[in-house]
This record gives sequence, structure tokens and C-alpha cells, in this order.
Amino acid sequence: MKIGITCFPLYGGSGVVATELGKALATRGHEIHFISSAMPFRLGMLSERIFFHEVGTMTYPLFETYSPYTLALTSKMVDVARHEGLNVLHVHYAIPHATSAVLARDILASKGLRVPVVTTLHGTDITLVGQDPTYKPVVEYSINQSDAVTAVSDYLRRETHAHFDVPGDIDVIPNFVDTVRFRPMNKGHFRAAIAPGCEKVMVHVSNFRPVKRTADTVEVLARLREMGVCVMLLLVGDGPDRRACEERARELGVHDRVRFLGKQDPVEEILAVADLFLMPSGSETFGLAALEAMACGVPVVSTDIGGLPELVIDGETGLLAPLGDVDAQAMAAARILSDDALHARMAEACVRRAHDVFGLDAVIPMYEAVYDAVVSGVRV
Ligand code: GMT
Repeated sequence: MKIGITCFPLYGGSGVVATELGKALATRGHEIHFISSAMPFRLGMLSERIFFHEVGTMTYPLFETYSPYTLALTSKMVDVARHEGLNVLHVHYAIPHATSAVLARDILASKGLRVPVVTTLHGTDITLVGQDPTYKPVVEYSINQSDAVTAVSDYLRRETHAHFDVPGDIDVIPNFVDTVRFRPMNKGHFRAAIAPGCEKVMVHVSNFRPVKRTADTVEVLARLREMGVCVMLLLVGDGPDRRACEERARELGVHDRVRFLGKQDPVEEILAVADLFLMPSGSETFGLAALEAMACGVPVVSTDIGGLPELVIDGETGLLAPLGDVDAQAMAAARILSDDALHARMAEACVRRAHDVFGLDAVIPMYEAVYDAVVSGVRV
């Protein structure tokens, strides 16, 4: 099948999922055409079945600082669909991608071409930005006009029905992980360099936006130190809250136990030396970074909100704690870090669950089934 994939190329989990999906589909024989404002950052290299089409915008004095990207994207979708013979347009994140795709599909239909639209909802397109009156009617319309709609968790499916007038079905297709790339690895030398004492290592990976509550990881670290747990914290990523985290670490006197590693691509190398992954998010429809940790055999302590309980099975692959309750989160972390048998059981369960439930072979066929259904006209 020839599939056009559109996503945000530079930031966010939705772009990662879209890019990894395209790569996985290409290895399964599909031809993938990424249509985006820039090369998706996880794409790496192009293969014989992967193509990239950059959406350019036109400057014009009337547009001043604004140029209508949504329309430029629509035109590019029409162009690629016509000339490459796309069978389906699959867009990730409703705003503005679903709107562009629906318009492109209708333009193509006016020329006698049928190219159905699959929209995958990811998170803030529904839970935050999409609910703002600035965009809500357009988001609702674009979802309802899509030929098929998927959501990355049952929580997100329920939120969509709760906040939008969407009468149609939404398929839940969870995020997935490449368990060849993300797997337990023995990195003893790296661990010795990064944690030269007998310390346990906790890792957090995010874009340091307020919704991630990254500073809570520093609070958890400080409480663990008070409890006498010998532990250090690796913070991967960067963003607006980084400075506040640094300041809080100094205030709490744990700055020498925190390492800010910045944006890192080979996250799996860092996860390989981790004993625990912390995800104290205030909102999370799925929690892809936690899944990548689980695949590396790293148990997770996360908040019990959004889609996280669908990923982190409490007591089995990690522990859930209330949002903002850093004492409870520290207690949960201490429990796992201080009990080697429990840690080993959880690590094993993490690897198993990541592979069996969220591995490529488990999830990619779900997307293929949706494409088959819309292309064959079973879903319209
Ligand atoms: O809000 C973000 O962090 C980015 C956002 C996105 O759509 O790019 O991430 C969402 O999608 C990810 C991939 O499906 C999920 O793993 C994240 O949980 C979700 N983020 C939130 O819901 C805050």
C-alpha cells in the first residue's frame, strides 16, 4: 500500500510515533511518503520505500508574518496523492493535519480520486488545544469527516467522546516500541562512570514542559536521600522547566546527585543503566517514554492519571502514585529500589509486556487493518 503520513517533525511524541510507524510499515513492504514541514527528526535515513515531501509556504506581503500552512499542507497532500498514487492519508495530531487531509481528500474526490483519511489522536490535540474555542469546531468537524479515527489509549478515546460531539467509533491503537532497539543491555562500564558509588540510578525523559512536572523528580530524589536510599537522577531532555529544576535541586541540596544530560538521541543507552523510570506527569494520554523504559527492563513509577494505568500495571511493571504527591512517589520508588527481588520481577514483567502488548508485531497490524478497511470501503 502507498501511505502518506503527516506529523509534526521536530517535537513531541506524536511525531515520534508517526515516524516509527512509517519506518515499521516500510520494512513490511509498504511505500511511505512523509508529508511534513521538515524531515521528522527520528527518520534518520531514507530507505528505498520511504520518501519525504517538504511542505513549503509562500511569503506574500498581505500575509505579513502569517502564512497559511494548513492550506500549503493541503496542496502538498493533493499533489503527492495524485502523482505518487497514494492509497491513504494518515495524519497524526488533529490540528491542523486532519483538517488539511479532509480538505485534500475532498479536492481529490472532485478530480475522481478516492484517498481516504485516517486520523490518529495523540494527546493535547484533544485534552487541551483542541478544546479551546479557537479550534474546537474545526477539530470536531475534521474528526467526524475522517474515514477512520484512532486514539493511542482508551482514556483518550473516552476523552474525545466526552468533550466533542463525535458519534462515530474510535479505534484504540496503543503506542508501540521497537524491542530490538529498546531492550535490556549490559552497560556496566557506562554505569560505573555515571554512578561510581553503589548508587541506584533513576531516569526521567521529557521535554521539560510544565505538564511533565519534571521538578517533582527532584523532590522525589531529595526524599529518597532523606530515607537513606543511595540514588542519583539522570534528567534527559530540555525545555522551559529545566532552570527551575536546577534551582530546586540546589535548594534541596541534591544538585550533586542530579545530572542534566540534555537532549539525547540514543536514549536506550541511558535507559540501559537505569534502575527506575520516573514519570510524574500531570497529563499523559499514553506515556511513550515510559514504554521505551519498560522495553529496556526499567520499572516505572508514574502518576495514576490519563492513559498511564493502561501502560503501567500497578504492582506488576511499576507503581502508580497520586498526581503531585511526591511523598507517595518517593515511597513507591524506595520500595522498588530497596527490594532486589521485586525489582527483578518487575523488570522482567516490563520487558514481557513491552514486547507482547506493545511490540511492533502486536501493534503495526492494527494500523494495517484500519488502512485495509478504509481503502476497501468497509469504513466510510
Ligand atoms: O504533549 C506532548 O508531550 C506531545 C504529544 C504529542 O501529541 O505530540 O504527546 C502525546 O502523544 C504521545 C504519543 O502518542 C503520548 O505518548 C503522550 O502521552 C501524549 N502527551 C500528553 O498527553 C501530554
